[in-house]
Amino acid sequence: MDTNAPALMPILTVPDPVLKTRARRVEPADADAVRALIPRMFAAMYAAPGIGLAAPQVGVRLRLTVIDLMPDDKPAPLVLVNPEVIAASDELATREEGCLSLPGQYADVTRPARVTVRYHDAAGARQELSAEGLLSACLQHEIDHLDGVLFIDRISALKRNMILRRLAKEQRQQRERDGGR
Ligand code: GNR
Ligand code: NI
Repeated sequence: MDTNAPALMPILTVPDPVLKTRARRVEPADADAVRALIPRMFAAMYAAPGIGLAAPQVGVRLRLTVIDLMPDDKPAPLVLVNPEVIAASDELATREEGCLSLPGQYADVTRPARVTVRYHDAAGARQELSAEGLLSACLQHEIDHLDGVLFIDRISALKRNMILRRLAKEQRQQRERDGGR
């Protein structure tokens, strides 16, 4: 048994201030840190489980995100370094989103139906990806995290406050179950 595997990175939850902070671009000097971080981000994402994870969610303020929609239950990992939306459709689409940083909270979010994203992959190669459906929503959700934006910032204040109150209550109850310290 491998007892030397690094611990799972904890995923930050609201109201952690890192989630509201804009992340900086990955630079060549970050290459070693990013190479070490990517497998740990995938491990945290798959364990959660989630279909995407942005570096700020694990406390790292870099413009880096990993995604895996696991089509047909098979891994399809994507690493996006410095991703940018370079085109977005006028047509909008609404779907229910959740976020590992707002555990147990879901809401319908309206975004451009289709986007084209430019990024660098794990090998440093420049890539472009056009997406619709769940991948489109996930790409936009993850890039939002890099700008300190959460899905609740894209819904009505009424629904946002309902979610924030419910989350705070559930976090308080969780702490009480854990022993309240
Ligand atoms: O696991 C996740 N599911 C999801 C569903 C709809 C739209 C976006 C997402 S991303 C989310 C994981 C997460 O919080 N990524 O930042
Ligand atoms: Ni999220």
